[in-house]
Amino acid sequence: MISIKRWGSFLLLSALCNPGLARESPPNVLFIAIDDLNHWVGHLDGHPGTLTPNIDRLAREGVTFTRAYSAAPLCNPSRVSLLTGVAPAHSGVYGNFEQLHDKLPDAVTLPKFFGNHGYSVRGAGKIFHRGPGDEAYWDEFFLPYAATKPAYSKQPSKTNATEKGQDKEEEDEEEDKWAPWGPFDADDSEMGDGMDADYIIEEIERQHDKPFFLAYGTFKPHLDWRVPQKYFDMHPIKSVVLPKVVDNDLDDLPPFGRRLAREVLDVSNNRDFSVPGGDHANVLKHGQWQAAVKGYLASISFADAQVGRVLDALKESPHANNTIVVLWGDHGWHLGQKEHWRKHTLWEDGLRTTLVISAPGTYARNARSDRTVSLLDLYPTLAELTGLGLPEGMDGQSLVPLLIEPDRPWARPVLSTYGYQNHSIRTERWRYIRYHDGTEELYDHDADPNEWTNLAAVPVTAEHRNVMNQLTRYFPEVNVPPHDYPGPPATQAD
Ligand SMILES: [Ca+2]
Repeated sequence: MISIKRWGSFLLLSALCNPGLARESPPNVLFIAIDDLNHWVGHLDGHPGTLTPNIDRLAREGVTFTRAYSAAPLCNPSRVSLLTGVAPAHSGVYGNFEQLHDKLPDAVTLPKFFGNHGYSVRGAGKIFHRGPGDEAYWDEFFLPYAATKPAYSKQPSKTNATEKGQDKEEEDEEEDKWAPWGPFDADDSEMGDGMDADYIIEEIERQHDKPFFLAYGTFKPHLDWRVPQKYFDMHPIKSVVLPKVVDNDLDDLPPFGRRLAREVLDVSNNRDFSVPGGDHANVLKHGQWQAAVKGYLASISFADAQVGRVLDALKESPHANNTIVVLWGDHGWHLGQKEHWRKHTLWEDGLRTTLVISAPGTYARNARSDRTVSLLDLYPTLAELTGLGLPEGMDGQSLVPLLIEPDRPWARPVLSTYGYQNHSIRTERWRYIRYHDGTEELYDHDADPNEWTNLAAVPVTAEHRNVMNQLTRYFPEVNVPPHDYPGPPATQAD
């Protein structure tokens, strides 16, 4: 954690060389959140066949971060930490069931921060875990489906569904199949994300007498992966490549690590959200791995297309040259790596995501930064870019120096947390995980980018022991217990 004291001198120094602070009128902010988007975007070569021309276009207009990680591998703790600047260990928001107003009642959330500084603050889609969060944060939050069944989860009439004429056994087989993916008979404008994009576009196009903070959050590529047919057509099944995996990858994990791999655990209440038998076993049993990857790629392409419509509107508007655009995924996503699906883990696949920042002025363009950065850094970054000053208590650090010089040294590892006292530290070379029971994992990304070999499994070399000892200093000194803490999750006999 960087101290507030260090912040003061840091901001003073950066003010001297920050082109954003000299602006007369504060820049607008277009804040784009993509739910469940890992690093599978085209410009990061995230996965073969990924098609994200619009996110890639935004990356050419700014800086993209190749080592961007969430503070937590789940929607609510990731978003609460990003939107308050407070790390999960300091708020006690670890899972999807803790409430922001319980844990951080005095927090100045990012929309509130901009509202306090005279911005028009509007949003649509998934920004907080439950859309608008507390509506008091917003001048207006667009909820096209508030009173009805959410349009984004509208079910297709026949997708992965039972075909007529199948016998009973086949129907049972289909019912048993965990396969929430497939083409959806709808236009973009009928999808919730499309309606939300339309609202954001109208907001961009209208006359503004104040600077705006405009937040657009897509629900895709969150499950289910049902998007219009044309996005499935972009990803022929024959071209779908599976993620790289290795047999027996779980053998060198401590018991709690194995449990995170095989279950889908919300640490707020120890609930397991995986399908009976385990997601991965189910996918393999039904031969659905390639179809699932195709569904994820299609859903990413759908979300990318909606982002493209919003970016087009901005480009054609009078605000094009005075608007900061940030785009972030809220955590990673496993598609079978470590026999795991979804997020809920402290590995690279559970935490790595997409982060692009494009700011007007003389910041770097079409640039990549390989430094380790956290989504927690977004709040202080936006506060500095807009010149509005920073609230106290931020756990993140402004990335403005990296927007000016993307390759500069940046000796700041990323802390990620999943549940009470389960932490991961990521440096440019290492990932070190320590669970609540003291068990550990260490991965050397120079030699093992897929995190297949746990160097903390016996026998541990003196060198690796030393690396872990050095990295423990980045674990938080304070770990706020969760409300109604049920005790550490029981580890199943393996
Ligand atoms: Ca392994």
